[in-house]
Amino acid sequence: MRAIARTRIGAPAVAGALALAGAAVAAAVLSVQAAAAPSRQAAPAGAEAVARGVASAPVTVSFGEFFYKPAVITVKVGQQVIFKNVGKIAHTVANTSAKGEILSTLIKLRNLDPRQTQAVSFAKPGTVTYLCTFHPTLMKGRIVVTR
Ligand SMILES: [Cu+2]
Repeated sequence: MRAIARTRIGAPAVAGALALAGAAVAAAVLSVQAAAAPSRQAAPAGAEAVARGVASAPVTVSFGEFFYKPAVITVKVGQQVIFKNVGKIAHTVANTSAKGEILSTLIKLRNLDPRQTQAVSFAKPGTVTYLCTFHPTLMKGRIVVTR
């Protein structure tokens, strides 16, 4: 199953990329160092390096009871996504497989109290699905990562 998904990472149709969320994208992240080698711009921290080199501004996804807004966004590889808790109670963000199983590989599971933020960026194109582990049926979102 993983092998099938990996082969689809490079597929041009982003719409069909739902299936490659999760394990395949996680595998892509593991190989980011190797993939970035030719550019010589590699810096210690991936997100910071990208912030320096890429013009795209961060995208903020606000969340609260019981929503992510916007629930679907499109960003470029390396562009930062900032999750911000604008609600009154703690929530989380964790990426899932296409079937909704919690992976927490690309978006690490972390308790986010009101006003706290979590910044993430993605090394490879694909679709990343995520949810709040406290309210998995109520709070779901999706990030489409393009080149
Ligand atoms: Cu929640």
